[in-house]
Amino acid sequence: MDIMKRENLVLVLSYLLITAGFEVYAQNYDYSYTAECLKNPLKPQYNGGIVVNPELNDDLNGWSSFGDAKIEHKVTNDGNKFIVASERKGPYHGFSQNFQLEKDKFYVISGWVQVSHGDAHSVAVIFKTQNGFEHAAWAIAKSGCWSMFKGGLVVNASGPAELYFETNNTSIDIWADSISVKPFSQEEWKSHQDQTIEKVRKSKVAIQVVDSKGMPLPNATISLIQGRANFPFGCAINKNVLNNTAYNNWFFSRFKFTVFEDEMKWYSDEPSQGKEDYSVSDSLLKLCKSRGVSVRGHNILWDDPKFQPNWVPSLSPQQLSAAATKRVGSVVRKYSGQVIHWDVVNENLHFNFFESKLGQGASANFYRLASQFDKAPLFLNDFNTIEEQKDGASSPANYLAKIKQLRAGGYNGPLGIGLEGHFNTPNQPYIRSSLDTLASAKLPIWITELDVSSGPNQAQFLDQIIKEVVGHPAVQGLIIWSAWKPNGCFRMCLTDNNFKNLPTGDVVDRVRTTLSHEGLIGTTNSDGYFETSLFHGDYQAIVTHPLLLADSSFQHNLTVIPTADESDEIRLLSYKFTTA
Ligand SMILES: [Ca+2]
Repeated sequence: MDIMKRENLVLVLSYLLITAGFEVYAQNYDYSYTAECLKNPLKPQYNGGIVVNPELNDDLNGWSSFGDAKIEHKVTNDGNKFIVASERKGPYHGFSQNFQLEKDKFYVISGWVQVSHGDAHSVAVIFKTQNGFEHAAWAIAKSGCWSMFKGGLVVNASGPAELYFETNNTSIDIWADSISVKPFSQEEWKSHQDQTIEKVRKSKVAIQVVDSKGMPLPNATISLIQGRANFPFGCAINKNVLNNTAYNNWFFSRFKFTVFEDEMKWYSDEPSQGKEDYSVSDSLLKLCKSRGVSVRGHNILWDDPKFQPNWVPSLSPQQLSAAATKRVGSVVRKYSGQVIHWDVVNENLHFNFFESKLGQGASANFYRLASQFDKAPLFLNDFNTIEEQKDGASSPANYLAKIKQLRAGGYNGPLGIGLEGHFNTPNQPYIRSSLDTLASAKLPIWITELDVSSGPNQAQFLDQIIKEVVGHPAVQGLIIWSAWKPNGCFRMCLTDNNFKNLPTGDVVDRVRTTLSHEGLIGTTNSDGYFETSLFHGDYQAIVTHPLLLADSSFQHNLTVIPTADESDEIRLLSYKFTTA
């Protein structure tokens, strides 16, 4: 067996990148959302699903009045038919359709609305169920063109439900068309996640081991150790990690991405006016750098009046402008090139502390200012966009409007969508539809502060939410909001005070080990191949063989990158090297 001499052995690693061959048994999911306001609505998604007369081609069949309003069937000059509610006596008065909804089904709701006059009317799409009113989607409707909405619904009991539309201004008429209500089973729903993960986040890889004569080498053992994953999955930390060895070990053995819970906020860095103290955030950043952990910059300013440094609220507008301008320059210059993102004016969909004092252009001005000192993408960051369908303030439609407003205000640099994700009970179709809607902005989307309030289903809900967002093609990163404090975390801890995992920590560890293929070991087959599907990222492949000396192995670094297209073309990349 001369060929097995170490000095003669040649290892060829061949990566065959193959489009995931999936058995498609489930109804495909339509991830599309159209942000443009159109002259005519597009066809309803899923041909309307369970909606009767979704395109209004059959007069008003299936539709009836809701509350006190006049409903009519109308036709445009070019022949499109739609429904109109006028003479509305209150916000919810208009038209509706009845459905029989099933518990455990996931409903995706979409459609198009227009109003008789005005250009920014918030319209809520609501189901009246036996157990109350369930918001399903939000649109910002204008006159002269059709705006799409997309949302989701789950019901906790099977039974009748009535779909209707609500908008506060009763003097406007509501028009609707191309309405779709599409049920999915949970098995179908999960298959969409799995397919997306295979298609977007992973590639099939075939690693072949051959000897120096090019003969396939069966029974070689291949261990794959992930260096850095392409999909960032991290967790918040705080200053306790500086002095607590157990916390330090727990965190740094798990994560490569983080955010500081409070330490980079204005109230931490400038507790009294003019006395800046960055010592704690400096220490945290230095520690993270030394461990190869990337940090989000959170946050420069916060639009919530409750979370200003205590000397700020009493400032005059002129003084506030000077102090905030100094703050932006100070923190962004200080950490320029050292953070991966900046949350610039945190929660400016819900709050307007700076706008109320400095004018409507305040946020855009601070984004422009921050961009002068660092090239890192500047993020919006807010809550309830994916986690609370009742909250219209930060609905996906309003989020898109805020992005337009920042652009119109003159900030044209790199921008990101930060979704905090402070959940109670997740509504998975609403999460996915909201992400679909936001994806139309073609900006990076990160889940920045994911946690679930405590309760019997906390860990299960956390697991569902993580799978939903990792399984969405537009999400580019995920940070869990669970910095440890001895007297309790913000809403959710991952460990007890001895850093033993709680059920939530086990969920996070399962995701982490799945994403990193921790412990993945394969054996080459009779053709010398080991085939697997790997998450995109950097790996070290360690190859050993029974005929090799016990202490010898081959190591090779490989990078699994996303394929440029989704064709069936097989790409073969070969690497050869010999032992020393
Ligand atoms: Ca129509």
